[in-house]
Amino acid sequence: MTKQEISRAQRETVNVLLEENRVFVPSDAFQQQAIIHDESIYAEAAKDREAFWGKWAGELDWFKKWDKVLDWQLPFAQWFVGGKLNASYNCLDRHLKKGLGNKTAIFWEGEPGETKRLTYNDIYCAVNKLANGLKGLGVIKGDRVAIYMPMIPETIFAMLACARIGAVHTVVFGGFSADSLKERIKDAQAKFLITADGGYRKGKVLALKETADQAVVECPTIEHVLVVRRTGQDVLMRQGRDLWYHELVDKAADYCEPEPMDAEDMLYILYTSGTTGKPKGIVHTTGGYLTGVAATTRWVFDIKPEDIFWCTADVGWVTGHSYIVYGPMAHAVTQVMYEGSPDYPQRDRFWKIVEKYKVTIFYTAPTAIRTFMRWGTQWPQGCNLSSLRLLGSVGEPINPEAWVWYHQHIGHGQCPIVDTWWQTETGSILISPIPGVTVLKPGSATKPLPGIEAVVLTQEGKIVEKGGGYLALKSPWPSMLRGIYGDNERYKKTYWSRWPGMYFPGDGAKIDADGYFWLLGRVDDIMLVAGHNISTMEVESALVDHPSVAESAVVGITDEIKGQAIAAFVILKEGHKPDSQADETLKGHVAKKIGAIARPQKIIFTAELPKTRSGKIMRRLLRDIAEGRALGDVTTLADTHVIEVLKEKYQEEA
Ligand code: 7RM
Repeated sequence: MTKQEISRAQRETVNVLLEENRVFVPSDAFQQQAIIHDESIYAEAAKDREAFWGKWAGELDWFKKWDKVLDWQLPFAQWFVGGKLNASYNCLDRHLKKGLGNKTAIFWEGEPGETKRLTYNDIYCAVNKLANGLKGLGVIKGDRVAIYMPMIPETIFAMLACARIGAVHTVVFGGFSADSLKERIKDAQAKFLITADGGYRKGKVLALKETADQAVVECPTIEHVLVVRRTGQDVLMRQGRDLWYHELVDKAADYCEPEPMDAEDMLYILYTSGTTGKPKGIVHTTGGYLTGVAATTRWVFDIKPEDIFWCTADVGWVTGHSYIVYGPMAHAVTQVMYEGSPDYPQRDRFWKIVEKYKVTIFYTAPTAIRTFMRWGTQWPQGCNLSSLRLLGSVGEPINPEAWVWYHQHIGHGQCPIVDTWWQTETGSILISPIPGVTVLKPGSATKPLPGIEAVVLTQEGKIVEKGGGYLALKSPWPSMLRGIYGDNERYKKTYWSRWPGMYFPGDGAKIDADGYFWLLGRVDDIMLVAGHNISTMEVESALVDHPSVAESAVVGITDEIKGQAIAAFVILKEGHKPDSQADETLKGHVAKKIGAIARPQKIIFTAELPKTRSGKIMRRLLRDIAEGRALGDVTTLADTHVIEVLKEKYQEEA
């Protein structure tokens, strides 16, 4: 469905449409100002995909132009073969050359409340000095450097300094345990670690250096640990191995020549935990990755020079890599970076920040949106959010209920919402609206972006025109992963073995009559109840559609008769009682919304859900609880206490 197919009359009743038919048409005002305001971009890409990507790659600064856009030896792609460029040069030097050195790059705010404004000049200086410092310590092109840091500007300096000298960064989220850090350092054989004394989160001080020390004792490859002073807490500095960041950069020279990198030289490794086995080191290279993130930053976020962009993800996740560091910085964007949690000191911290910096584009995760819904509208209502013009969502399917709440209470009924589907592996957004073009449907990530060939397949690999199945990608794209670090077999097996020539991301999806994609979550999470496929996400969405429900997580549990039965963990909104009446009401509500087949057998009321540190529900753990099994690996869990409470609760009710 395109905007043109929606009549003028309909366009004037957007709010009615939103409720009844669940579509949202971009306003004329938004469309007129949008960078991409015309759907011809899709046809242009489809006509000659390689030429199209070549054109977008041309928006970057290359030291040497590529000889060939794509060399595709399934499943190994090389993009912009023979081209040379540097990511740090593209995010910094080229802006200074255009006179943008004094433009604000980052408004940084620490959790305790201190602030910093950094210009592109400031970041350029910091990155050059650090790059020289690292070189002086013996870091050379191709070396892996682990980064284990809080959300402070030095984390970005560290990434860009690595990129400048051709070292490969591997950022490990600052909330990970010593074991997780150790495992990743070992797999990457990192020679250096950059960390901080500590960081702030929920009013507490994290002991980052202490945790890093525990990890590093068992990592013989690490030669030096560089420590940023953030909190000023006492830390042990091991003589010969550990160095203070500020001492190193103070002594370093001001300019470091950017290393001319081959388009296919590694830019970074980022580990994803997945549900089984050891974490996979996802490899991204330079030219294709930068092309993908830079292009999608413009298409999807419509970012212009005067925008204030805020992506709330941690830099330690791919969302932070692509849409805090490389995408926005390649376009000299002004952005907000916030160190801490959304409820410190109060539940309106995010909205206070939006108001203070006049944020225009805001990008967050459904899990956060549902939390804000639970906290109540008084928090955003107390702040002036009128600067916002575009909202984004990433990380999970966003249920229509949360979409509509986000639209009304954060976007004051005016802002388009871009629901962006992608993965660590895809590098950049692949399925998403283009806000000046696409008619939105709450709950749908809408359509594959230009140059992306996504399809929904049956188990046998047949294309589904309308209905449910498996999401797959038919052709390579520039920012795709180039492999799993050190494990080509696992790369082939995980992503390319299900159907010949097709990339399998592991997600289920439905496609509707308009060709819109509705993501259904990981296929491992799809239940088989009495011979019917039911996605956990559909049942969750039906539950949160009920006015008493704030959040839910659904799992399939073994059932002798039906194969699987449905167990639903439910968080009620404040002021609702978890009693047997609520239990019956909710079961009935799901049966009414989806059908009797989807009626949960069991509802477990809870105050929290186990989530990964990036906010995804860990259904594997819930299945373990619901089936009374010993718990699996919980190292990626954000708060281990949640599990204990849930286990007790379930045993009580069982
Ligand atoms: C960016 C990121 C990837 C997985 C992916 C999906 C899920 C992400 C959406 C989504 C539905 C979305 N990278 N996912 N975005 N599902 N709609 N808009 O999250 O590697 O950490 O996770 O996240 O299952 O495969 S990730």
